Amino acid sequence: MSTDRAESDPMRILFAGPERLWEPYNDALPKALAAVGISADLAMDHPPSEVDWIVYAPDGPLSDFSPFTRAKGVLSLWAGVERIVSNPTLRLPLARMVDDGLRHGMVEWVLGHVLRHHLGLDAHILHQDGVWRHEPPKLAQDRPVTILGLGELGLACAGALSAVGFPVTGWSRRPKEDPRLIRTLAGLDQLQNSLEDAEIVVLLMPLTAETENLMDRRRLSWPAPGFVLLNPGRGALIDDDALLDALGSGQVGHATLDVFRTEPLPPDHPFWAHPRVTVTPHIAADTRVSTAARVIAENVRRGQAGEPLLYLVDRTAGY
Ligand code: NDP
Ligand code: OXD
Repeated sequence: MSTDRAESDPMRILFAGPERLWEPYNDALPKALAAVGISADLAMDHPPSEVDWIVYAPDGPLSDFSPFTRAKGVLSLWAGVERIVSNPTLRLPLARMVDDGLRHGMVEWVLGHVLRHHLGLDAHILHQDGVWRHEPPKLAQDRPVTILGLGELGLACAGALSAVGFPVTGWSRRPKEDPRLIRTLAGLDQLQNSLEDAEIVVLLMPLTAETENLMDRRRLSWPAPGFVLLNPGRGALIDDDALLDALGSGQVGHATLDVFRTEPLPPDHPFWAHPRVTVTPHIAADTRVSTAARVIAENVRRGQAGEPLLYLVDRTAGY
């Protein structure tokens, strides 16, 4: 049962993120809310029936949304919502995180790992063996890159890569045009076309029923032989056994993986020891408190003012 509260009472906002993030958000979020004219009482343990808004993270404590009878919405600190989107107890609007911190983080990670392989940095940094091999790398303009997923992060990465000179092809669910890409294709029947000739492939799709195992044995055979696969999207976009086989045959020259079916990646997983797999521990783009707090505050302001929320998740599409 919800309690009656005066208009002037502070908003009750539940912080349902991990304990380690409580202090930074307890510092930043009330300030960001005050900056948009909202006085808030932020806590990790409000009585559910008194909560106005829920700030959520999948590594936090909350999985049953049914007692939150008064809440107006769930505001995710994560961009990917696969762990909440099908929760049957969730009947509230769900907004995901889109912000500059995530965008800049992802652009830097993708650009760094693309350039590592493009320039062949490992050969110089890891194998300094006294042999003078004069093998200059190609120019970026001669190295086709394909990005699967042209959303907030995929498009930002496409912009950065094309600014360096890479010819970038992009693929998405629905058709779109963007001057930063040399071509954009859409839908499953265009996937082969998107991947053919790619020397570097970047996965920036959400995990949904349609994208799970998208990169299976057959599709891993479509890019150029020896291609580099970067996955900062979600682990289950790739069939792991097919990837290990494709690494074995040389079809995949290197895989740099930030996300995995099981996280943390178990110590005995073959990816750790594979000489042509680089594991990064889900750090491609971390949600930064300062930028994320502003997005959360703006969405609370909008909700309270009866304006549409930003970055609403389409529960049917799953992202
Ligand atoms: P968006 O929702 O903005 O973009 C998703 C893109 O994927 C869209 O272009 C969408 O197509 C496309 N897509 C979705 N389903 C399909 C499909 N079935 N076939 C083809 N294309 C599809 O997400 P973001 O760019 O913000 O984030 C992408 C993902 O990155 C997140 O879902 C998350 O999993 C991951 N991520 C990883 C982080 C990390 O640290 N490793 C940090 C943050 C996010 P359309 O444009 O037509 O809708
Ligand atoms: C996210 C992530 O989805 O960190 O925000 O992966």
